[in-house]
Amino acid sequence: MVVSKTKKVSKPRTSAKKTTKKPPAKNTSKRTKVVCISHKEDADGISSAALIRQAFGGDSVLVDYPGQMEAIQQVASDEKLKSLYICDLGLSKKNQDEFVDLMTKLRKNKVSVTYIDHHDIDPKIVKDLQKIKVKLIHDINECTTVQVYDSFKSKLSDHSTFIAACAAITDYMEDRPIGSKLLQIYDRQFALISATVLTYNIVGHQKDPDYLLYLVEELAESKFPHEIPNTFEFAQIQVSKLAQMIAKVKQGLKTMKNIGYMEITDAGASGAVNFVLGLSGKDVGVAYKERVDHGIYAVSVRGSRNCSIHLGKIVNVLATDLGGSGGGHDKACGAVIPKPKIKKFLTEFNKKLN
Ligand SMILES: [Mn+2]
Repeated sequence: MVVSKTKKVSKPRTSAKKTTKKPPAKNTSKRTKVVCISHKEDADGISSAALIRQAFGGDSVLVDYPGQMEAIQQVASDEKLKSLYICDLGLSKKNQDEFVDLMTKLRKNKVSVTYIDHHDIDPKIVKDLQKIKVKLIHDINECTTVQVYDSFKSKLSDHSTFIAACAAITDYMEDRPIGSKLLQIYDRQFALISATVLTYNIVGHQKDPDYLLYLVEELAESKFPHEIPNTFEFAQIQVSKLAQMIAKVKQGLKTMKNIGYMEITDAGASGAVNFVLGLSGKDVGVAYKERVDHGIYAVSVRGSRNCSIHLGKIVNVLATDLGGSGGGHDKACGAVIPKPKIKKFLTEFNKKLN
């Protein structure tokens, strides 16, 4: 009984969940908040947040990789937090231990934590998270939204299949077992145009957090992208910007033996990187953009179909060695690199691809 008054007890957990005589619980009784932290940069992250919201209600917090840990820390420090969902946010060598520490604190406070993702993860971290009873839903073969759908479909509307199919398309995962079944429910072209318009609205509103939250709400209310005002018009503007990007990449593109690369100054790196890959003729493309306020470069990396190396794993290690962080999928990943190290990153990355 002395137990739960002291803060750091090594293992207060017993086989029974509740002890019969409960000391006056300081925090647990007041915990009511449900929060979902999800990735804000693509349709998979936004759609995951929407389906979690539809299934469980609560607040959505949308983050990018540079802001990921800060946001998790902030939400975790909320004494009202009862239940936390973390979606489509991969971990890296740089932050994975801190992530486990934060989750451990939350679990000690009886906060329920569900982590749903499909990025490469260190097996040791999987064990650590299972040990502290974080509900881990992790499959590198289906996008996050499809996994959210599949795990919680009893709490979701029929429309959630469409949201999940769109997310699968945007993450190049509509050919996977569950993703492909969901896409088959719908007309392929209808799903493609919806997913694409949704994506362009997300990419074009990265500096407008209120709009991104509005998108989450609308999708959670089972709206189609075309039912959200001005989405197609906005997508048209984005498309014309991308067409200009093709010309710029053709001019500014540089190559090393194994990579095409380019610094982007006036748009997002992730919007340019596919053109860098395609127009360079190399099997790996790198686009990077300075985050002036952070003194870092946000780096996007893509591999062609021929690329047989797991780029996310290489980038995870290399970025960490250079004092940054990174990781992701085999053919699509990203990194945060300290500004003075970007040249080194490119040359070392090029070497590692030999
Ligand atoms: Mn994803």
